[in-house]
Amino acid sequence: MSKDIKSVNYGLEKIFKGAQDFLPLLGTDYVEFYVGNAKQASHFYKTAFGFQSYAYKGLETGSKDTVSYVLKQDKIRLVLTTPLNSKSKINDHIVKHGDGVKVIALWVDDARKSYQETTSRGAKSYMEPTVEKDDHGEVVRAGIYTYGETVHMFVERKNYKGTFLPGFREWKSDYNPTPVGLKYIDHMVGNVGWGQMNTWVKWYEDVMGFENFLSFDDKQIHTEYSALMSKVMSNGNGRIKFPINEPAKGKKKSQIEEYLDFYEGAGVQHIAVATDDIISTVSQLRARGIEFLSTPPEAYYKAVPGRLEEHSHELKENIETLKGLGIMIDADEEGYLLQIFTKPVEDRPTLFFEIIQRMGARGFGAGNFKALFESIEREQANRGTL
Ligand code: TYF
Ligand code: FE
Repeated sequence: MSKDIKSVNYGLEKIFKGAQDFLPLLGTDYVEFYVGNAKQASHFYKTAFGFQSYAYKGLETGSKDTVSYVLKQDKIRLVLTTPLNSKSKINDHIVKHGDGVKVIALWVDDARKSYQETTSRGAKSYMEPTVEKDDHGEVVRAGIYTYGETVHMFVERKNYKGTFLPGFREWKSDYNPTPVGLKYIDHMVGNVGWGQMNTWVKWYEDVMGFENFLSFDDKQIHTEYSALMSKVMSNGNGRIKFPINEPAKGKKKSQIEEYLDFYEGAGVQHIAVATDDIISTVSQLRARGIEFLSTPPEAYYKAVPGRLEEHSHELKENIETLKGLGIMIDADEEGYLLQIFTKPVEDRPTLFFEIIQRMGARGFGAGNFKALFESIEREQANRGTL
């Protein structure tokens, strides 16, 4: 596998050569989940993942139909939203998909222009540019649909000094479990239906001005039983990376197909969060009850030095420690990376998290795909959905 990766051309030099970036993105602004019980979900993300109380809106702040809790850890902001009555359309989203990601919000300098540039290139509108104000200034937001019922919001906050967004108040809590070292969102992956990957690759190219940064076909990504295809899309400055997966035919059911069945459509499959000390982060997450996919077999760790080749001597972490925590290791031309995947964080086998530490590598752990997918298949077999 690492051989395949060596031949990969990241294609970055190709990105925006000569062309103007019509959609400059400053970073991920927030990720909003629609959930059945935001109060309890926020407790989980605080207790288990070390997020901090940040902002709130609900009945007490005059929000009669929805309640939202905003959690923060370093640069990451999660919003958990629940409807307060049966009239809200959020209910339909939850009925169909279960708890899941509704909004991937992108931080921009000009939300009106972002909306104009993308809708004029074919994006379906979710929300026209809208100004929200309070004593601390104003925020402009606009939204477009991406795959499934998922949405990209453009958030312009250069004229805002308040906590999160107008309508929210600061959320101070007496319960503040310590952070676990999560720093920023490295990438967010979408699962789309059979034959839809290239449609969405083209959509990100045409509508958002992204480039295809890396590709994995079903010959690279398969196990004895199942397969998938994946293309990583990146924006011009590389801050935003969205891999898109589609199922491929195998002897048994692809994990992507299982997701699509349970989510009842396309949606966000995993959120990869970066840490600069994965051993500490994963030790704390395990101690707080986060469940990870089963650890790769002994043979996987035996093969690591050979697989890393010239990066083997760069490895700062002890292989036995990594093995004890089930952390996987991969390398590409530029360095190595450490990664591990949680089990799904809902009862439906849909969304999960990845914890990643990049030590120079810009890849996605292709050398780990086989061990990872076999681990996912063990879970599928337990659920009777393989
Ligand atoms: O984001 C990625 O590409 C890696 C690997 O179903 C991956 O994290 C790819 C597909 C998948 C799970 C992980
Ligand atoms: Fe990933």
